[in-house]
Order: sequence, then C-alpha cells, then structure tokens
Amino acid sequence: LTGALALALSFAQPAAAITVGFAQVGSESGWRTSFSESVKAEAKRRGIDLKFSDAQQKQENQIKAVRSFVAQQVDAIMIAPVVETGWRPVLREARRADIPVVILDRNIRVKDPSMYLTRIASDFVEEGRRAAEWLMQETGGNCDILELQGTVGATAAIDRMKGFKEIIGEYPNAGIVRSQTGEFTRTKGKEVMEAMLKAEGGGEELCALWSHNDEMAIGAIQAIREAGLKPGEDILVVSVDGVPDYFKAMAEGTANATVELTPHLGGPAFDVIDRYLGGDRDIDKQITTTGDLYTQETAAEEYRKRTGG
Ligand code: GZL
Repeated sequence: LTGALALALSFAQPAAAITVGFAQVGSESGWRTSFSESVKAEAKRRGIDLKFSDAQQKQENQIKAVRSFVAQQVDAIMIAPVVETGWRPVLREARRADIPVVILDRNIRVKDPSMYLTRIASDFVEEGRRAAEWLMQETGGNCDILELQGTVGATAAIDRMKGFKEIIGEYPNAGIVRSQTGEFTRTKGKEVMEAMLKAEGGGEELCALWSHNDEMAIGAIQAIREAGLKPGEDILVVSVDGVPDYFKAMAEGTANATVELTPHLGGPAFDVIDRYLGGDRDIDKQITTTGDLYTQETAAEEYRKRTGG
C-alpha cells in the first residue's frame, strides 16, 4: 500500500499557481517603479500569475482594475491605494466574491477592518520624525524650512508631515515657513520649489528643504541651483525613499539625508496571501517595514551597492 501511495504522491500536482491582481498607483517616482519591478520579479520567482495595473495616479483607474480582478475571480488582490478614501464600495465587491485584499504602502480609511486582510507598509510618521531629528541635530534647532508635500490625501504625505512637525514643534527656533504639494514628482517638485524660493525673496535666509520624497527633492535641487544658491550647503535637503539618484546627489554634496523606504513589499505580501489561502486566519492587521536614515558619509558606497556601479 505504501508503495502505491508513494507512487500516487509522486504524481501529485505542485501547488496550483495562484493568480494575484495588483492595482498599482502609477510610475510617478523612482521608488514607485522599483516597487513595481520588485513585485513583478518576486511573482515570477514564485510562479505566481500576476495581473498588473498602472493607474497613472488616478483612483478611478485603480477601482476599475480591482473590479476587473474580481470579475476574473483572481485568488487575491493587492492594492497600493493612491489616496485613503473612496474604497468601501469596491472592497465590498471583493469581499462578496470572497477574494482577500492586501493593502500595500499607503493606507485606506475604512471603518470595518474586515474589508482587507492586512496592510504592509512603512511607518510614515516615524519617517517624518527621523528626518526632522536629523535636521534639528544638524542645525542646532535653528532653521526656517520649506516643505514639499506629497500627493494630497495620500497617507505618505499626511503622516510624514505629522511626524516631522511633531519633532520640530519641540524647537522654538525651527519652523516650516512655506508648504506646498509637488505631487511626488520631479517636475512638479522643481516648479513648486522655484515658486516658493521666489515668494521667499530668493531664499538666502532659508535653512532647509524637507521633501516628502526624493523625486521632488531632486527637482527642487535644480531650482535651488538656478536661484543661485548651493543645494546641500546654503539650503540643506532632507527627504524620504532612498532612490539611487538621491544617493548620487548626496555623494555629490547637493543633498544631505534621506530615510530609506524599502520597495520590496512583494515578498511579505505573497507570504501573507499564501498563508491565508492555506487556511491561516491568524494574520496581523499591519506588517511594518521602516527604513534607516542615510547621510552623505555613506552615500557613495550606498550608491554603488544599489547600482552595482
Ligand atoms: C510612500 C509612497 C510614496 C513614495 C513616493 O510609501 O507612497 O509614493 O515616497 C511615491 O516616491 O510616489
């Protein structure tokens, strides 16, 4: 009997490949594209059939993508929500179809946490705190700051602002003098920085730029230079993401610090999906991945590590 059993088992099919739908925000930043590439590579490595959708930063495209994943009866859905609100109807449809939903990176605001399986993300408030702590140390707490906000309504922008303000609020001689959204992109970051520098009469008295992501900071560095000031010296630059181009800027002295945000969220997401599909119902509601702060001291080496340069 054991022989027959062993023989039967040897023909047992490998676990059937699962199909996962991924509603991604877009490709607005270097971090975002690394995140997408990392998820696709991880799906390939695991033999997962990934249905990928790029919403060009529009929530209605994300919702359409999720609807189509439900219609295709995928095994699981991953959403990287562009903004926090407006998700309840489509999440109800996924739940009615008994399809688990994993939230990646930014958050959604829903009253009923059973609408999604878990959220895998960095602690954006802590990222803001770490950026501010570095800047206060660097300037002795004496600093007039410009802020480039991320996408309005995005958790990353809301929470990074919150964490940064919590720390500088402890320093009477530090403050944000102007704050505007650069929508997480390089082009808009440059445009808005130009306008803010003009509004500040050129920017000579300014001390630092706090940018919610490296992409906008890289655009702003151009604007600082074109205003006749030295980025990284006349105006310190502190940001979040840790993309290679920003490590390059720090190595060249035009940027000063960044808090790394890992783009590798695919692995933990597929792990939790496998666990759920395997029957595990004891899954944490939040899986946090917060990165370290990097400065000019290690920038050249970190750049080489990330680009194999
Ligand atoms: C934050 C993420 C942000 C990145 C930006 O986790 O949502 O979106 O910091 C990206 O680069 O646009």
